[in-house]
Amino acid sequence: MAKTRYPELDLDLSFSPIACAEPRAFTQDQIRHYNSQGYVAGIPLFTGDELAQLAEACRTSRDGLGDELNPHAHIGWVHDLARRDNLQPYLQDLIGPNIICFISEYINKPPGSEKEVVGHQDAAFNAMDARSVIVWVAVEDADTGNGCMWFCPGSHLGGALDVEDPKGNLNASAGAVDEAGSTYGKVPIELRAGQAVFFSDLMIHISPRNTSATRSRPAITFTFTSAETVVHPHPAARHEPILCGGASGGGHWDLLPRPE
Ligand SMILES: O=C(O)CCC(=O)C(=O)O
Repeated sequence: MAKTRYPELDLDLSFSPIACAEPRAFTQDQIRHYNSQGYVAGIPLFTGDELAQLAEACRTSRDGLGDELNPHAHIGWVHDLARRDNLQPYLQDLIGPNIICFISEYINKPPGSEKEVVGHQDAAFNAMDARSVIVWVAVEDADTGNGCMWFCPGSHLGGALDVEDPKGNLNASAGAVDEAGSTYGKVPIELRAGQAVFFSDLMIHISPRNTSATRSRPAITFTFTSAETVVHPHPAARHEPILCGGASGGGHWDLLPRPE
């Protein structure tokens, strides 16, 4: 069975623990939590006026913010979010100085929407070793009442699950997700508006329906890796890389400019 969209590539799909002697933003306890549980939640990235502007921009964006993948490569202000100053030190702690963002997505679940994402690992989408960190930002409060994500803590250490169909559906089978739930448990990742969760691309996560009658559950998510990560050219890959910090490293990435 395939574990990614790229069964023909020989990828290292094991978790590589973070070692950061002098973290700039996370505490050592948080880095230990990232290594053992696969995530750190509740990091405040937007507050006050900046949060209000983000929420307003997401609500009213007329330049294509919707279900399209990779708004960071096509919309200037989303590009700028991926390169935001207060995000850099957190990413440096987990990734090192040379930082690439290669996938982003705006995901809204309005009240009553049917939208749900069954269990999966984001590493299945990436034509590279499992060395990526996802930053998922709650644009409004996200909790069990409006369809917050659920994680299986520690599941990043169990390696990659088989995907349903490498040419289409990259979700893990329902049986494998149930088994992960029994092995690792399942916790809701509740966040206040403006907070982020940083998580490993091997984290098994689930996003159930929004059952609220009144509250949306908007979020914006970015996937980062080090410029030193070797990305394999592949026609099925949907990476659109930009440099967010440092230098472009080994030249593995065909970097895109800031969109107008
Ligand atoms: O935001 C969501 O509801 C799902 C996000 C997700 O599954 C992902 O980013 O891989």
